[in-house]
Amino acid sequence: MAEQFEAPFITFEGGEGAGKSTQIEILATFLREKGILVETVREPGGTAGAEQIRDILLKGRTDRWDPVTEALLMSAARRDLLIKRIKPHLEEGTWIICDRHFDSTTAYQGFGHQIGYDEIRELNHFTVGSFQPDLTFIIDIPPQVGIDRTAGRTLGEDRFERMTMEFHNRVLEGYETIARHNPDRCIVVNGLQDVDVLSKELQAITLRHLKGFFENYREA
Ligand code: T5A
Repeated sequence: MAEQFEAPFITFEGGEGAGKSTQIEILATFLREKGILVETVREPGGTAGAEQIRDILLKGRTDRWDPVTEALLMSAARRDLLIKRIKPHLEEGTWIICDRHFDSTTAYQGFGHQIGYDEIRELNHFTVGSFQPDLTFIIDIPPQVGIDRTAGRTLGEDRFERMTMEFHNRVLEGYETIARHNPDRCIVVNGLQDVDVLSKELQAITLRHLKGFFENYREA
């Protein structure tokens, strides 16, 4: 049984440059215009400690970390964000939209680095217990299209973008598996659509899928 809060936890997933940050901002604005309190966070990151972990994960040589170490660092950052920001906000009734969560560890470390689905599922359970998203959007996009979209960034946080195309194709396969195993919470959408068309689709799905949360919010 998943841990339940009065406010929902929404996650966005997908390969590099799928359009998650763009869509998160639009969805957060849409919800705020309805009077809902919304916080947006990203992984890895979102707390002082998790941002430090982000820095060492996203910069440097592609082989800087062995896959298991990388999975543990992602999980350490996740745990810090969950305990210090996500759960306290949900307990207060603030909705959270998170740019990546444990499905990213399954897709990137489990499939991309081939640690394995079951192994990462155990790690994710150790990290967050029975906590899980109420709604997960998986933005589907061919890996090369997404990588091309992120070209020219200057932050130096491109360690994953520089991994091989085989790696990124396995990540995509990982997301297909995650969607198949979690049909109750995962919805796959086409990331090649125009930004505005996609944002309207995400709003409609959110209204439908989280209907109960909207009703609770109006009554509170
Ligand atoms: N990671 C993370 C793991 O390996 N394991 C884990 O457990 C976790 C949590 C994070 C990296 O860490 C890895 C995965 C990642 O490689 P990041 O820099 O935060 O690094 O990378 P991303 O999460 O991939 O974020 P990006 O900013 O690169 O991609 P987004 O947020 O999906 O895309 P966005 O919205 O910034 O858009 C990219 C560009 O495309 C345009 C935007 O304007 C922007 O220029 N765009 C569109 N163009 C055309 N059509 C559309 N529909 C568009 N939508 C956006």
